[in-house]
Amino acid sequence: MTKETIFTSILNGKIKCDEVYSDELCLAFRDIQPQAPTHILVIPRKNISSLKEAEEKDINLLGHLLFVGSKIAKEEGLENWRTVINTGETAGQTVFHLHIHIIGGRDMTWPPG
Ligand code: DGP
Repeated sequence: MTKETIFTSILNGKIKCDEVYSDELCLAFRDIQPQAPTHILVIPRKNISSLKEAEEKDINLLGHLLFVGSKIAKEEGLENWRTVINTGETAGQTVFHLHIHIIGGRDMTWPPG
């Protein structure tokens, strides 16, 4: 069974967030620990623990999240940004509700740490 996380509480309004976008499939809000001047999370309303648990029936939803992330990045005035999906603990995932990081507003290096 998929566990509830802090993002479930944000989705159902029990915990406040700095919302930047909302529609029937997803919610986007500013990260509480920003790693750059712009750091936004896009999360599906559907509770999927990580990209690992996404199924073929979620393909349109996954595309929607990426498209919304791009739309938000442009609305934030970003010309360049990084889209990150940490998948699993050792990859840096700390909240087990699938989310896309939109990070921008500063120069970045590659590879990431
Ligand atoms: P990840 O490490 O990829 O699982 O990213 C989780 C992000 O979620 C991390 O950058 C911090 C952010 N975060 C955790 N709790 C909250 C919260 O309550 N509110 C907001 N806005 N962001 C949160």
